[in-house]
Amino acid sequence: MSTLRIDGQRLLDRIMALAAISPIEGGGNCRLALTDEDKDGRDLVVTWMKDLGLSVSVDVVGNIIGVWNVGSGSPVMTGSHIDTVRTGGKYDGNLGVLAGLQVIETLQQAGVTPQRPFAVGVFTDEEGARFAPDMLGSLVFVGGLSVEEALDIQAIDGPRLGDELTRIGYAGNTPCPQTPPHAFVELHIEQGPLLEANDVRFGAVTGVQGISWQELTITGQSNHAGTTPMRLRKDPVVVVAEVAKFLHDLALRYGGNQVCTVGKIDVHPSLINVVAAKATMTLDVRNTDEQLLKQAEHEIAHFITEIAQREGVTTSVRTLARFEPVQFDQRVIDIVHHHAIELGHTVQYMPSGAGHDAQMIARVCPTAMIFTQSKDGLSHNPAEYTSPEDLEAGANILLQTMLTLAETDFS
Ligand code: HGY
Ligand code: MN
Ligand code: MN
Repeated sequence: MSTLRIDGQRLLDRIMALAAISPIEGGGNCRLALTDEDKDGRDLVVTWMKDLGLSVSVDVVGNIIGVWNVGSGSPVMTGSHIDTVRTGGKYDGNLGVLAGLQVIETLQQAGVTPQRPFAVGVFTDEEGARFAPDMLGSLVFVGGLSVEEALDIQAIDGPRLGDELTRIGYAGNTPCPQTPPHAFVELHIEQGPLLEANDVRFGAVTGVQGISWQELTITGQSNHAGTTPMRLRKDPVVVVAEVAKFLHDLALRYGGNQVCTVGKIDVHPSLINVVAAKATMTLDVRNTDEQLLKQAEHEIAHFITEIAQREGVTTSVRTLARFEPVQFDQRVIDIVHHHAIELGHTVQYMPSGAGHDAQMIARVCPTAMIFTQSKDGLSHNPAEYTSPEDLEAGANILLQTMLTLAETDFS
């Protein structure tokens, strides 16, 4: 079985066909979770799953699981997500789902039957961009968030998650949490510059860094831009600017893996001649070290209190996501590493800066990830690119890894 290889052109064709749904300028995709575009992408992938003869189920938060029911016991699972951010690329998430289908197609065409079922998951709302938290579907899949709570989450544009699932026809009935797979491995683009900078082709991913998402609401007093003296203002936008700068400087001060991002700012009434009444901003703070992440959160909270007092505004904070760093299973990591070497590629152990569904599935079974290079380290950008050769080679590592996982006893 070690000589088996996937059809790279077939994988690329599927990636391009999915990318043709909700294209945006620059060659990427906008397929926010549970939008009509997401539905169209889901429908296409379900069609491909059925073409492969997989038994397809949809669970109560819309996770789609396609199972090739061969062998016996719990399945070896792969998969990822097909929802994107607004400025998404063709490969983020999509590669992991479509490579999983390609693995199954390759085995079927070769007449090779693994000793365990093979499953491919399409997890709902991995990005968390429309409905926070991110990795929502896989979190519910493993029982990390109740179904009721998930269904009541409100989108940034208003609708309730449960209603959107119903609206697009993906309010399934498979209960969550679902039965854990035997093992899970996710193929994903790195979305960062490390592999390319080190001239290493693949990553055997050791884990995922901690993630802290907060929404800060700052309430000031709307006033006239022309008549209100500076000393009398209660301007929330001043606090937005100071907090954004503080986060940036904190990340530089901490160094290492510390990153901070203010990605979304909304101002009300957002008019040129009105001192704003209210502003909301998102704080995305991450570190591989949980203690440092906690320390950063504490420093930020202290700064917000201070600056709010100085500017005479009030603040409130809503936690949108909080996940501690995750360590994958060394046995699975080493299987990934072994097959990358066996297939003649350079590979390095590395943590993931981005969140992934694998970090949730790791709670219930032995899990790891495979990273391919991202050109110029770009992602969450329409120009996101991974070469067809790397896509194909990454899927071949996935194929061999899944076959080995099927024969590995983790008890
Ligand atoms: O935010 C993340 O890291 C992932 O793209 N959801
Ligand atoms: Mn992703
Ligand atoms: Mn992403």
